[in-house]
Amino acid sequence: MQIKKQSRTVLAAALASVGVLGGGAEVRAASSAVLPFNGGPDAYRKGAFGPLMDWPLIPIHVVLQPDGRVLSFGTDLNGTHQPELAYDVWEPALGTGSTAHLTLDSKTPAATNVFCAGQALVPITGQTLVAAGTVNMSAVTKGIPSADTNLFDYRSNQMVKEPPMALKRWYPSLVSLAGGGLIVMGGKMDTADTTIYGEIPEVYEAGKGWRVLSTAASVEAYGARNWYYPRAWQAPNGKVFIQTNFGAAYDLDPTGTGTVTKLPKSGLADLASTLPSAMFAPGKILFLQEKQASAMLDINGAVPVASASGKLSQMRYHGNATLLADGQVVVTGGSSVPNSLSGAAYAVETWNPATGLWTLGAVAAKARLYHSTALLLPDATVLVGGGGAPGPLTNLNAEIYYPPYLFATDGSGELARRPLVLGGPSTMVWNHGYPLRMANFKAARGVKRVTLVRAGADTHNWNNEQRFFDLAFHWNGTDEKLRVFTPANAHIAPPGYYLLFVFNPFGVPSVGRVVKIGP
Ligand SMILES: [Cu+2]
Repeated sequence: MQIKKQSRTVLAAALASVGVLGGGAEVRAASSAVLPFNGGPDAYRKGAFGPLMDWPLIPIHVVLQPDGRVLSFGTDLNGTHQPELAYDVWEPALGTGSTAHLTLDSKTPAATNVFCAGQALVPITGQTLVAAGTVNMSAVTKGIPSADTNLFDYRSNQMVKEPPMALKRWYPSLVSLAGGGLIVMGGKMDTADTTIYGEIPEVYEAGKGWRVLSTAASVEAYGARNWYYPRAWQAPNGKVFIQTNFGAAYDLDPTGTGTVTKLPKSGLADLASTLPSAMFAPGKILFLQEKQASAMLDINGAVPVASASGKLSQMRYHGNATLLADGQVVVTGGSSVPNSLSGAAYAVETWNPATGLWTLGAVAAKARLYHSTALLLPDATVLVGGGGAPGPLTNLNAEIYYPPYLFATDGSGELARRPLVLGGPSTMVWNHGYPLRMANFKAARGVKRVTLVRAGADTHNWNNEQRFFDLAFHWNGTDEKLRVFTPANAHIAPPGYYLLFVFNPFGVPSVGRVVKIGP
Protein backbone atom coordinates (compact mmCIF):
# COMPACT_ATOMS: atom_id res chain seq x y z
CA MET A 1 0.00 0.00 0.00
CA GLN A 2 3.02 2.29 0.15
CA ILE A 3 4.63 3.93 -2.82
CA LYS A 4 8.03 2.28 -3.05
CA LYS A 5 11.15 4.33 -3.22
CA GLN A 6 12.11 2.99 -6.62
CA SER A 7 12.78 5.58 -9.30
CA ARG A 8 13.67 8.19 -6.73
CA THR A 9 16.21 9.65 -9.13
CA VAL A 10 13.52 9.90 -11.81
CA LEU A 11 11.27 11.69 -9.36
CA ALA A 12 14.06 13.97 -8.20
CA ALA A 13 14.93 14.82 -11.77
CA ALA A 14 11.30 15.54 -12.61
CA LEU A 15 10.93 17.78 -9.58
CA ALA A 16 14.17 19.59 -10.33
CA SER A 17 13.19 20.09 -13.96
CA VAL A 18 10.03 21.96 -13.13
CA GLY A 19 11.13 23.58 -9.89
CA VAL A 20 9.57 23.08 -6.50
CA LEU A 21 6.65 25.36 -5.99
CA GLY A 22 6.80 28.11 -3.41
CA GLY A 23 4.07 29.14 -1.04
CA GLY A 24 2.91 27.66 2.22
CA ALA A 25 0.92 24.72 0.91
CA GLU A 26 2.53 21.35 0.46
CA VAL A 27 2.00 21.38 -3.28
CA ARG A 28 4.61 19.51 -5.21
CA ALA A 29 5.68 20.42 -8.70
CA ALA A 30 3.83 18.87 -11.59
CA SER A 31 5.32 15.51 -12.45
CA SER A 32 6.10 13.94 -15.76
CA ALA A 33 5.48 10.46 -17.12
CA VAL A 34 7.33 11.06 -20.35
CA LEU A 35 9.96 8.37 -20.74
CA PRO A 36 12.61 7.90 -23.43
CA PHE A 37 10.29 7.08 -26.29
CA ASN A 38 10.25 7.04 -30.07
CA GLY A 39 6.86 7.70 -31.63
CA GLY A 40 7.80 6.74 -35.19
CA PRO A 41 7.97 8.85 -38.37
CA ASP A 42 4.33 10.05 -38.21
CA ALA A 43 4.41 11.09 -34.55
CA TYR A 44 4.91 14.80 -35.27
CA ARG A 45 1.66 14.81 -37.27
CA LYS A 46 -0.47 12.16 -35.56
CA GLY A 47 0.97 11.82 -32.09
CA ALA A 48 1.65 8.35 -30.68
CA PHE A 49 0.45 5.99 -27.98
CA GLY A 50 2.80 4.63 -25.35
CA PRO A 51 2.63 0.99 -24.29
CA LEU A 52 -0.49 -0.43 -22.67
CA MET A 53 -0.20 -0.38 -18.90
CA ASP A 54 -2.08 -2.24 -16.20
CA TRP A 55 -4.45 -0.25 -13.99
CA PRO A 56 -5.50 -1.57 -10.55
CA LEU A 57 -9.21 -0.93 -11.20
CA ILE A 58 -11.37 0.34 -14.05
CA PRO A 59 -10.79 4.12 -13.98
CA ILE A 60 -14.43 5.12 -14.47
CA HIS A 61 -13.71 8.38 -12.64
CA VAL A 62 -10.40 10.25 -12.99
CA VAL A 63 -9.47 13.51 -11.24
CA LEU A 64 -6.17 15.38 -11.66
CA GLN A 65 -4.89 16.23 -8.19
CA PRO A 66 -3.21 19.51 -7.16
CA ASP A 67 0.11 17.65 -6.83
CA GLY A 68 -0.05 16.27 -10.37
CA ARG A 69 -1.13 12.78 -9.37
CA VAL A 70 -4.28 11.11 -10.69
CA LEU A 71 -7.09 9.85 -8.46
CA SER A 72 -9.20 7.13 -10.07
CA PHE A 73 -12.03 4.93 -8.86
CA GLY A 74 -15.18 3.17 -10.00
CA THR A 75 -14.78 -0.56 -9.42
CA ASP A 76 -13.10 -3.02 -7.12
CA LEU A 77 -9.73 -4.55 -7.96
CA ASN A 78 -11.34 -7.13 -10.26
CA GLY A 79 -13.11 -4.55 -12.39
CA THR A 80 -16.57 -5.18 -10.97
CA HIS A 81 -18.84 -2.83 -9.07
CA GLN A 82 -18.96 -4.22 -5.58
CA PRO A 83 -20.63 -2.56 -2.59
CA GLU A 84 -17.26 -1.40 -1.30
CA LEU A 85 -15.17 1.40 -2.70
CA ALA A 86 -11.61 1.03 -3.91
CA TYR A 87 -9.53 3.93 -5.17
CA ASP A 88 -6.14 4.47 -6.69
CA VAL A 89 -3.66 7.33 -6.79
CA TRP A 90 -1.17 7.21 -9.65
CA GLU A 91 2.11 9.13 -9.47
CA PRO A 92 3.18 9.76 -13.09
CA ALA A 93 6.72 10.69 -12.03
CA LEU A 94 7.21 7.08 -10.90
CA GLY A 95 6.45 5.69 -14.34
CA THR A 96 3.80 3.29 -15.49
CA GLY A 97 4.52 0.18 -13.40
CA SER A 98 2.64 -1.05 -10.34
CA THR A 99 5.02 0.75 -7.96
CA ALA A 100 3.70 4.06 -9.28
CA HIS A 101 0.25 3.27 -7.86
CA LEU A 102 -1.05 3.73 -4.35
CA THR A 103 -4.11 1.51 -4.35
CA LEU A 104 -6.46 1.53 -1.39
CA ASP A 105 -9.19 -1.03 -1.00
CA SER A 106 -11.16 1.16 1.33
CA LYS A 107 -13.89 -0.63 3.22
CA THR A 108 -13.57 2.12 5.82
CA PRO A 109 -14.15 4.90 6.63
CA ALA A 110 -16.21 5.91 3.61
CA ALA A 111 -18.38 2.95 2.80
CA THR A 112 -20.26 4.64 -0.04
CA ASN A 113 -20.22 2.88 -3.37
CA VAL A 114 -19.04 5.74 -5.56
CA PHE A 115 -19.75 3.95 -8.82
CA CYS A 116 -21.23 6.60 -11.15
CA ALA A 117 -20.99 9.45 -8.63
CA GLY A 118 -20.13 13.06 -9.46
CA GLN A 119 -16.54 14.19 -8.84
CA ALA A 120 -14.52 17.42 -8.94
CA LEU A 121 -11.80 19.26 -7.07
CA VAL A 122 -13.06 21.64 -4.38
CA PRO A 123 -11.70 24.92 -5.83
CA ILE A 124 -10.50 26.39 -2.51
CA THR A 125 -9.05 23.31 -0.76
CA GLY A 126 -7.94 21.02 -3.60
CA GLN A 127 -9.74 18.12 -1.99
CA THR A 128 -11.79 15.91 -4.32
CA LEU A 129 -15.51 16.03 -3.66
CA VAL A 130 -17.33 12.82 -4.52
CA ALA A 131 -21.07 13.41 -4.54
CA ALA A 132 -23.40 10.46 -4.09
CA GLY A 133 -23.27 7.13 -5.89
CA THR A 134 -25.14 4.22 -4.39
CA VAL A 135 -25.57 2.61 -1.02
CA ASN A 136 -25.33 -0.84 -2.50
CA MET A 137 -24.78 -2.52 -5.81
CA SER A 138 -25.38 -6.15 -6.55
CA ALA A 139 -27.20 -8.16 -9.14
CA VAL A 140 -30.07 -8.57 -6.68
CA THR A 141 -30.52 -5.06 -5.32
CA LYS A 142 -29.17 -3.18 -8.34
CA GLY A 143 -28.25 0.38 -7.39
CA ILE A 144 -29.90 2.24 -4.55
CA PRO A 145 -28.99 5.93 -4.96
CA SER A 146 -27.24 7.61 -2.05
CA ALA A 147 -27.01 11.17 -0.67
CA ASP A 148 -23.53 10.50 0.74
CA THR A 149 -20.70 12.94 0.26
CA ASN A 150 -17.05 11.91 0.47
CA LEU A 151 -13.89 14.00 0.38
CA PHE A 152 -10.54 12.68 -0.79
CA ASP A 153 -7.52 14.68 0.37
CA TYR A 154 -4.33 14.34 -1.70
CA ARG A 155 -2.24 15.41 1.31
CA SER A 156 -3.28 12.41 3.41
CA ASN A 157 -4.48 9.99 0.68
CA GLN A 158 -7.60 9.52 2.80
CA MET A 159 -11.25 9.51 1.80
CA VAL A 160 -13.51 10.79 4.59
CA LYS A 161 -17.27 11.13 4.84
CA GLU A 162 -18.86 14.58 4.90
CA PRO A 163 -22.43 15.56 5.87
CA PRO A 164 -24.81 14.23 3.19
CA MET A 165 -26.75 16.16 0.58
CA ALA A 166 -30.50 16.71 0.95
CA LEU A 167 -31.25 14.62 -2.16
CA LYS A 168 -30.09 11.17 -3.16
CA ARG A 169 -28.34 11.26 -6.51
CA TRP A 170 -26.88 8.74 -8.92
CA TYR A 171 -25.17 10.16 -12.07
CA PRO A 172 -25.17 13.83 -10.95
CA SER A 173 -22.96 16.65 -12.24
CA LEU A 174 -20.62 18.73 -10.10
CA VAL A 175 -19.66 22.16 -11.43
CA SER A 176 -17.11 24.61 -9.97
CA LEU A 177 -18.52 28.04 -9.22
CA ALA A 178 -16.95 31.50 -9.44
CA GLY A 179 -17.48 31.92 -5.69
CA GLY A 180 -15.37 28.87 -4.88
CA GLY A 181 -18.20 26.42 -4.22
CA LEU A 182 -19.43 23.49 -6.25
CA ILE A 183 -22.95 22.98 -7.46
CA VAL A 184 -24.48 19.51 -7.76
CA MET A 185 -27.45 18.93 -10.03
CA GLY A 186 -29.38 16.05 -11.49
CA GLY A 187 -29.00 12.38 -10.79
CA LYS A 188 -31.43 9.59 -10.21
CA MET A 189 -33.12 9.43 -6.79
CA ASP A 190 -34.70 6.00 -6.94
CA THR A 191 -33.94 3.01 -9.10
CA ALA A 192 -37.48 1.65 -9.11
CA ASP A 193 -39.41 4.92 -9.28
CA THR A 194 -38.65 6.59 -12.60
CA THR A 195 -40.55 9.76 -11.73
CA ILE A 196 -38.18 11.30 -9.19
CA TYR A 197 -34.83 12.81 -10.09
CA GLY A 198 -32.45 15.37 -8.63
CA GLU A 199 -34.38 18.40 -9.87
CA ILE A 200 -33.31 20.59 -6.94
CA PRO A 201 -29.62 21.66 -7.09
CA GLU A 202 -27.42 22.07 -4.02
CA VAL A 203 -24.24 24.10 -3.43
CA TYR A 204 -21.24 22.80 -1.48
CA GLU A 205 -18.84 25.22 0.17
CA ALA A 206 -15.72 24.12 2.04
CA GLY A 207 -16.26 24.36 5.77
CA LYS A 208 -19.96 25.12 5.38
CA GLY A 209 -21.40 21.99 3.78
CA TRP A 210 -24.48 21.95 1.57
CA ARG A 211 -27.06 24.64 0.77
CA VAL A 212 -30.28 23.61 -0.98
CA LEU A 213 -31.41 25.74 -3.95
CA SER A 214 -35.04 25.22 -3.04
CA THR A 215 -36.39 27.87 -5.41
CA ALA A 216 -34.45 26.58 -8.42
CA ALA A 217 -36.20 23.25 -9.03
CA SER A 218 -36.48 22.30 -12.71
CA VAL A 219 -37.75 19.11 -14.29
CA GLU A 220 -36.37 20.19 -17.65
CA ALA A 221 -32.95 21.59 -16.73
CA TYR A 222 -31.75 18.82 -14.39
CA GLY A 223 -34.82 16.80 -13.39
CA ALA A 224 -36.70 14.00 -15.14
CA ARG A 225 -35.95 15.32 -18.64
CA ASN A 226 -32.23 15.88 -18.15
CA TRP A 227 -31.07 14.07 -15.00
CA TYR A 228 -28.11 12.12 -16.42
CA TYR A 229 -24.89 14.11 -15.81
CA PRO A 230 -26.44 17.44 -16.88
CA ARG A 231 -24.07 19.47 -19.09
CA ALA A 232 -23.35 22.67 -17.16
CA TRP A 233 -20.63 25.31 -16.78
CA GLN A 234 -19.90 28.43 -14.77
CA ALA A 235 -20.73 31.07 -17.40
CA PRO A 236 -19.14 34.46 -18.19
CA ASN A 237 -22.34 36.26 -17.07
CA GLY A 238 -21.91 34.92 -13.54
CA LYS A 239 -24.69 32.34 -13.83
CA VAL A 240 -24.43 28.59 -14.39
CA PHE A 241 -25.27 27.65 -17.97
CA ILE A 242 -27.07 24.35 -18.58
CA GLN A 243 -27.42 22.79 -22.04
CA THR A 244 -29.95 19.96 -22.17
CA ASN A 245 -29.77 17.13 -24.66
CA PHE A 246 -33.22 17.99 -26.01
CA GLY A 247 -32.08 21.47 -27.09
CA ALA A 248 -33.35 23.82 -24.38
CA ALA A 249 -30.83 25.79 -22.31
CA TYR A 250 -31.03 27.47 -18.91
CA ASP A 251 -29.29 30.00 -16.71
CA LEU A 252 -29.12 29.19 -13.02
CA ASP A 253 -28.29 31.87 -10.47
CA PRO A 254 -26.91 29.95 -7.47
CA THR A 255 -27.11 32.80 -4.95
CA GLY A 256 -29.51 32.47 -2.02
CA THR A 257 -32.00 29.71 -2.67
CA GLY A 258 -31.44 29.90 -6.44
CA THR A 259 -33.25 31.08 -9.57
CA VAL A 260 -33.47 29.19 -12.85
CA THR A 261 -34.38 30.89 -16.16
CA LYS A 262 -35.05 29.36 -19.57
CA LEU A 263 -32.95 30.90 -22.36
CA PRO A 264 -33.99 31.64 -25.97
CA LYS A 265 -33.33 28.75 -28.37
CA SER A 266 -29.87 28.58 -29.91
CA GLY A 267 -30.87 25.94 -32.46
CA LEU A 268 -28.30 23.50 -31.06
CA ALA A 269 -29.69 20.01 -31.69
CA ASP A 270 -28.79 16.35 -32.10
CA LEU A 271 -27.03 16.16 -28.73
CA ALA A 272 -26.76 13.02 -26.62
CA SER A 273 -25.53 12.14 -23.14
CA THR A 274 -23.26 9.58 -24.81
CA LEU A 275 -21.41 12.32 -26.72
CA PRO A 276 -18.77 14.61 -25.16
CA SER A 277 -18.30 18.37 -25.10
CA ALA A 278 -15.53 20.78 -24.04
CA MET A 279 -15.27 24.50 -23.23
CA PHE A 280 -12.39 25.28 -25.58
CA ALA A 281 -12.28 29.06 -25.00
CA PRO A 282 -13.97 31.37 -22.48
CA GLY A 283 -17.72 30.96 -23.03
CA LYS A 284 -17.27 28.77 -26.12
CA ILE A 285 -18.19 25.10 -26.04
CA LEU A 286 -17.61 22.36 -28.60
CA PHE A 287 -20.34 19.70 -28.76
CA LEU A 288 -20.20 16.39 -30.60
CA GLN A 289 -23.55 15.62 -32.20
CA GLU A 290 -25.40 12.80 -33.89
CA LYS A 291 -24.70 12.16 -37.61
CA GLN A 292 -20.92 12.64 -37.07
CA ALA A 293 -21.47 16.39 -36.73
CA SER A 294 -19.99 18.88 -34.29
CA ALA A 295 -21.08 22.37 -33.29
CA MET A 296 -19.86 25.35 -31.31
CA LEU A 297 -21.98 27.23 -28.82
CA ASP A 298 -21.07 30.77 -27.78
CA ILE A 299 -22.54 31.77 -24.42
CA ASN A 300 -20.70 35.08 -24.07
CA GLY A 301 -23.61 37.22 -25.26
CA ALA A 302 -27.13 37.81 -23.95
CA VAL A 303 -28.40 34.70 -25.76
CA PRO A 304 -26.52 31.50 -26.69
CA VAL A 305 -25.50 31.31 -30.36
CA ALA A 306 -24.83 27.97 -32.08
CA SER A 307 -22.80 27.42 -35.25
CA ALA A 308 -21.86 24.29 -37.18
CA SER A 309 -18.32 22.94 -37.13
CA GLY A 310 -16.51 20.09 -38.89
CA LYS A 311 -17.63 16.51 -39.46
CA LEU A 312 -15.98 13.57 -37.73
CA SER A 313 -14.88 10.41 -39.52
CA GLN A 314 -17.43 8.34 -37.58
CA MET A 315 -19.73 8.36 -34.56
CA ARG A 316 -17.89 8.09 -31.25
CA TYR A 317 -20.52 7.23 -28.60
CA HIS A 318 -18.91 7.13 -25.13
CA GLY A 319 -15.69 8.67 -26.47
CA ASN A 320 -14.01 11.37 -24.37
CA ALA A 321 -13.08 14.92 -25.47
CA THR A 322 -9.90 16.31 -23.87
CA LEU A 323 -8.45 19.80 -24.19
CA LEU A 324 -4.78 19.63 -25.09
CA ALA A 325 -2.12 22.06 -23.90
CA ASP A 326 -2.39 23.93 -27.23
CA GLY A 327 -6.18 24.31 -27.13
CA GLN A 328 -7.01 21.61 -29.64
CA VAL A 329 -9.55 18.99 -28.56
CA VAL A 330 -8.67 15.33 -28.89
CA VAL A 331 -11.44 12.72 -28.90
CA THR A 332 -10.32 9.27 -27.81
CA GLY A 333 -12.26 6.04 -28.00
CA GLY A 334 -15.96 5.65 -28.60
CA SER A 335 -17.84 3.51 -31.06
CA SER A 336 -20.45 3.86 -33.80
CA VAL A 337 -22.69 1.46 -31.85
CA PRO A 338 -22.94 2.50 -28.16
CA ASN A 339 -20.82 0.27 -25.88
CA SER A 340 -20.14 -2.23 -28.67
CA LEU A 341 -16.95 -3.34 -30.39
CA SER A 342 -18.87 -2.97 -33.64
CA GLY A 343 -17.51 0.24 -35.12
CA ALA A 344 -15.09 0.90 -32.26
CA ALA A 345 -12.84 3.90 -32.95
CA TYR A 346 -9.18 3.17 -32.20
CA ALA A 347 -7.66 6.25 -33.82
CA VAL A 348 -7.81 9.57 -31.98
CA GLU A 349 -9.53 12.43 -33.76
CA THR A 350 -8.40 16.00 -33.08
CA TRP A 351 -10.39 19.21 -33.57
CA ASN A 352 -8.57 22.42 -34.38
CA PRO A 353 -10.48 25.47 -33.07
CA ALA A 354 -8.77 27.70 -35.66
CA THR A 355 -10.15 25.72 -38.63
CA GLY A 356 -13.06 23.76 -37.15
CA LEU A 357 -11.68 20.65 -38.85
CA TRP A 358 -11.12 17.15 -37.49
CA THR A 359 -7.98 15.10 -38.20
CA LEU A 360 -7.40 11.41 -37.52
CA GLY A 361 -4.31 10.60 -35.47
CA ALA A 362 -2.50 7.77 -33.70
CA VAL A 363 -4.16 4.40 -33.12
CA ALA A 364 -4.79 3.09 -29.59
CA ALA A 365 -4.35 -0.51 -28.48
CA LYS A 366 -7.77 -0.86 -26.84
CA ALA A 367 -11.34 0.11 -27.62
CA ARG A 368 -12.59 2.59 -25.01
CA LEU A 369 -16.35 2.39 -24.61
CA TYR A 370 -18.83 3.01 -21.76
CA HIS A 371 -17.05 3.93 -18.49
CA SER A 372 -13.82 4.90 -20.21
CA THR A 373 -12.05 8.17 -19.36
CA ALA A 374 -9.36 10.56 -20.56
CA LEU A 375 -7.39 13.23 -18.72
CA LEU A 376 -4.75 15.80 -19.66
CA LEU A 377 -1.66 15.20 -17.50
CA PRO A 378 0.80 17.87 -16.36
CA ASP A 379 3.38 16.65 -18.89
CA ALA A 380 0.90 17.55 -21.70
CA THR A 381 0.14 13.91 -22.53
CA VAL A 382 -3.33 12.36 -22.19
CA LEU A 383 -4.14 9.42 -19.95
CA VAL A 384 -6.70 7.25 -21.76
CA GLY A 385 -8.14 4.38 -19.75
CA GLY A 386 -10.94 2.17 -18.59
CA GLY A 387 -14.16 0.98 -20.14
CA GLY A 388 -16.38 -1.87 -18.96
CA ALA A 389 -18.60 -2.77 -15.99
CA PRO A 390 -20.63 -3.26 -18.10
CA GLY A 391 -19.24 -3.68 -21.59
CA PRO A 392 -17.59 -6.12 -23.97
CA LEU A 393 -14.18 -5.39 -22.37
CA THR A 394 -13.05 -5.20 -18.74
CA ASN A 395 -10.33 -2.62 -19.22
CA LEU A 396 -8.11 -2.86 -16.15
CA ASN A 397 -5.61 -0.88 -18.19
CA ALA A 398 -4.74 2.52 -19.61
CA GLU A 399 -2.46 3.98 -22.28
CA ILE A 400 -0.91 7.38 -22.72
CA TYR A 401 -1.44 9.49 -25.83
CA TYR A 402 1.51 11.71 -26.73
CA PRO A 403 0.17 14.58 -28.90
CA PRO A 404 2.10 15.78 -31.98
CA TYR A 405 3.46 18.84 -30.16
CA LEU A 406 5.81 16.63 -28.13
CA PHE A 407 7.76 15.32 -31.14
CA ALA A 408 10.61 16.66 -33.24
CA THR A 409 9.35 17.73 -36.66
CA ASP A 410 12.17 16.01 -38.58
CA GLY A 411 10.33 12.68 -38.72
CA SER A 412 12.84 10.99 -36.43
CA GLY A 413 10.07 10.14 -33.96
CA GLU A 414 12.18 11.53 -31.14
CA LEU A 415 10.66 13.68 -28.43
CA ALA A 416 11.43 17.36 -28.95
CA ARG A 417 13.38 19.40 -26.44
CA ARG A 418 10.96 21.15 -24.14
CA PRO A 419 11.14 24.62 -22.63
CA LEU A 420 11.94 24.50 -18.95
CA VAL A 421 10.14 26.57 -16.34
CA LEU A 422 12.42 26.81 -13.31
CA GLY A 423 10.20 28.72 -10.96
CA GLY A 424 7.31 31.06 -10.38
CA PRO A 425 4.43 31.59 -8.01
CA SER A 426 2.14 28.67 -7.20
CA THR A 427 -0.88 30.81 -6.39
CA MET A 428 -2.21 33.65 -8.51
CA VAL A 429 -5.18 36.00 -8.61
CA TRP A 430 -7.13 37.18 -11.63
CA ASN A 431 -6.09 39.92 -14.04
CA HIS A 432 -2.55 40.15 -12.74
CA GLY A 433 0.99 39.71 -14.12
CA TYR A 434 3.45 37.15 -12.67
CA PRO A 435 7.09 36.38 -13.42
CA LEU A 436 8.20 32.90 -14.50
CA ARG A 437 11.87 31.96 -14.36
CA MET A 438 12.97 30.06 -17.46
CA ALA A 439 16.05 27.97 -18.28
CA ASN A 440 18.23 28.85 -21.29
CA PHE A 441 15.39 31.00 -22.44
CA LYS A 442 17.32 33.44 -24.55
CA ALA A 443 19.24 30.65 -26.29
CA ALA A 444 15.93 28.88 -27.01
CA ARG A 445 14.68 32.08 -28.66
CA GLY A 446 11.99 32.65 -26.08
CA VAL A 447 8.32 32.00 -26.22
CA LYS A 448 5.57 31.58 -28.76
CA ARG A 449 2.59 31.08 -26.52
CA VAL A 450 1.51 30.67 -22.89
CA THR A 451 -1.62 28.64 -22.15
CA LEU A 452 -3.64 27.67 -19.11
CA VAL A 453 -5.76 24.50 -18.88
CA ARG A 454 -7.97 23.85 -15.89
CA ALA A 455 -7.36 20.53 -14.11
CA GLY A 456 -9.80 17.95 -15.44
CA ALA A 457 -12.25 15.57 -13.76
CA ASP A 458 -13.76 13.03 -16.13
CA THR A 459 -16.45 10.38 -16.05
CA HIS A 460 -19.10 9.10 -18.49
CA ASN A 461 -17.63 11.09 -21.43
CA TRP A 462 -18.15 14.27 -19.41
CA ASN A 463 -15.20 16.41 -18.31
CA ASN A 464 -16.83 19.76 -17.66
CA GLU A 465 -14.12 21.03 -15.33
CA GLN A 466 -11.59 21.47 -18.15
CA ARG A 467 -11.24 24.96 -19.65
CA PHE A 468 -8.65 26.57 -21.89
CA PHE A 469 -7.03 30.02 -21.99
CA ASP A 470 -4.41 31.72 -24.11
CA LEU A 471 -2.59 34.00 -21.68
CA ALA A 472 -1.12 37.38 -22.54
CA PHE A 473 2.63 37.48 -21.82
CA HIS A 474 5.64 39.73 -22.07
CA TRP A 475 9.29 38.84 -22.70
CA ASN A 476 11.86 41.59 -23.07
CA GLY A 477 13.96 39.45 -25.43
CA THR A 478 17.08 39.54 -23.31
CA ASP A 479 16.67 37.84 -19.96
CA GLU A 480 15.47 34.52 -18.58
CA LYS A 481 12.25 35.93 -17.20
CA LEU A 482 8.80 35.77 -18.69
CA ARG A 483 5.82 37.73 -17.43
CA VAL A 484 2.41 36.08 -17.80
CA PHE A 485 -1.03 37.59 -17.21
CA THR A 486 -3.90 35.65 -15.65
CA PRO A 487 -7.52 35.54 -16.95
CA ALA A 488 -9.73 38.53 -16.23
CA ASN A 489 -12.11 37.17 -13.62
CA ALA A 490 -13.63 34.19 -11.79
CA HIS A 491 -16.60 33.98 -14.13
CA ILE A 492 -14.42 32.83 -17.02
CA ALA A 493 -11.76 31.17 -14.84
CA PRO A 494 -13.34 29.81 -11.66
CA PRO A 495 -10.99 29.52 -8.69
CA GLY A 496 -9.08 26.28 -8.53
CA TYR A 497 -6.16 24.42 -10.05
CA TYR A 498 -4.76 24.94 -13.53
CA LEU A 499 -1.82 23.76 -15.62
CA LEU A 500 0.32 26.54 -17.07
CA PHE A 501 2.24 25.68 -20.25
CA VAL A 502 4.96 27.75 -21.97
CA PHE A 503 5.48 26.99 -25.69
CA ASN A 504 8.78 27.58 -27.45
CA PRO A 505 8.93 29.03 -31.01
CA PHE A 506 8.64 25.47 -32.41
CA GLY A 507 5.30 24.88 -30.69
CA VAL A 508 6.65 22.51 -28.02
CA PRO A 509 5.08 22.95 -24.56
CA SER A 510 6.88 22.90 -21.25
CA VAL A 511 5.71 20.50 -18.58
CA GLY A 512 2.60 22.11 -17.13
CA ARG A 513 3.10 23.93 -13.88
CA VAL A 514 0.26 23.51 -11.39
CA VAL A 515 -0.98 26.91 -10.29
CA LYS A 516 -3.89 27.73 -8.05
CA ILE A 517 -5.97 30.71 -9.08
CA GLY A 518 -8.01 32.28 -6.35
CA PRO A 519 -7.93 33.29 -2.73
CU1 LIG B 1 -21.89 4.53 -14.98
